[in-house]
Amino acid sequence: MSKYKGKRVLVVGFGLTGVAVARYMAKQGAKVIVTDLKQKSELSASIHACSDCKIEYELGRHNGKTFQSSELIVVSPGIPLNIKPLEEARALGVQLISEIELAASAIKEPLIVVTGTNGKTTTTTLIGEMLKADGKTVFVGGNIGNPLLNYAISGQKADYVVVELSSFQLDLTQKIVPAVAVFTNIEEDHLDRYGNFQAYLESKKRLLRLCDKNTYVVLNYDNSNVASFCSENPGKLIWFTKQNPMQIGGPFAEGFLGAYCLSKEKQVVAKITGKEEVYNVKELRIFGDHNRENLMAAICAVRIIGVKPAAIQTVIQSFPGVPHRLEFVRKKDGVYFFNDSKGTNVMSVQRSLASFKVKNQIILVAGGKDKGMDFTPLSDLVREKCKILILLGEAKEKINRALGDSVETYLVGTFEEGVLLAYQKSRNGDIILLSPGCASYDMFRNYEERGDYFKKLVNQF
Ligand code: UMA
Repeated sequence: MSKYKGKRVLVVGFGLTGVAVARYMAKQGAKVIVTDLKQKSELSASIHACSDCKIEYELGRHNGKTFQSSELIVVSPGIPLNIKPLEEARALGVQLISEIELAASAIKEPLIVVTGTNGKTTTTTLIGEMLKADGKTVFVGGNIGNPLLNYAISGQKADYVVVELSSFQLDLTQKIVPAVAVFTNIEEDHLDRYGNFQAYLESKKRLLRLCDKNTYVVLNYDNSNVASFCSENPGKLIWFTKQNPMQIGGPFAEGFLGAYCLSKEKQVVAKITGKEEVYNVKELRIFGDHNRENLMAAICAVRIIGVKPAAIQTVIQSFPGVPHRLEFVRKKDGVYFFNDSKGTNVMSVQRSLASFKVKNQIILVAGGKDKGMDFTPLSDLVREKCKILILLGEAKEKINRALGDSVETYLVGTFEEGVLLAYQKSRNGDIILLSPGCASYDMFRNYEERGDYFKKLVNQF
């Protein structure tokens, strides 16, 4: 019998996560209550997805009494943990858990977990594709847009479960043990939730603390925040770097385990099984130095669990990238359009701009919901690569103060206006890049909706 049968379980938030949790708990025989600040009319898709389940709803508000009288509260990742009803329930000893922990307790298959600020989705997808190319069955989920719990609900039996985890998802997770844990990089993000960078870093570090001595821990040597984790690493360490490990010395003096690539060379070298293996990346379709990092992270994660080099090489040559990350949309009148809607923080915009080997040819469309970020680190790159900056959304004034003096800048009222202006201002050979550096929630449901809308507008020109 399920341990949740008859239990009063409160599901907070009724987006993708809330739907999966409510369905799972209803199937387990729990007394499920769902609460969301949105009104019923705004949640019709979620309500419809649960129409075959017995669920009580408290919508348009959070009622403190309901929180306090619950036996278990499952909190969606986007809910700040300091909202009053959660804090009060916690103080009374009500157990709070994440959907990830709930799912992991029902999953027996080896978990490959990917976290970091940027590159998570590309790395997670690459790992999934490499495993599949090697003939393995795989479930790929988590922050990538597919709740992990959907795997448990599906009853599917995969060889591996690959999961992208955000800091939000790690915050309430205490008990999962990854077979492989990958840290892509840690940079400034989500300061609106964490208040300061250290608190955000600590949240990411939770994944390291969940690992045990058997976990393969894959770290980015070139990102000082991630590299610093090595001193607290409980597992077996694997590195990736864009430097020559023989010249780094230090931690590699007695041998290097991992992958490296040198920027001018068209190959990745992996030394994971004792001998060196060379992967040809001449035909890699995802561009930019950051994608070489993502690729190396994925190679480390799969090679250590025995995926064959031939399968890895096949994916290197065929992987088209993931939507909304430096996604090429079209070329029109000699102008190239790129959708980088997932560029939701300053470092990801920096990486995207740096990926284009041009001078003053980019029309950058940026702005959205600010996450407490400092945009000034972008100024040199904007001055070098951009010809025009088009700013929109809640953060437009703030970005203008930080970057408006670097290059010709326009502040616009709507998203449509911004995209149209970018097109009107463009000339043969220019690049129009949507890379907002902000969340999408001031204008869209999520970054996917923003990117899809951008593509729709662009395809109408
Ligand atoms: N809500 C409340 N009370 C509050 C705040 C919000 O009821 O105080 C409600 C909202 O009205 C809304 C619901 O909570 O209806 C949304 O919950 P959610 O924000 O947790 O969204 P989900 O749809 O469950 O999506 C979440 C992740 N979203 C966030 O972390 C913000 C998705 O990551 C993830 O794909 C999905 O779970 C499945 O795992 C998106 C994301 O933006 C891509 N992630 C951030 C990032 O990548 O930077 C962390």
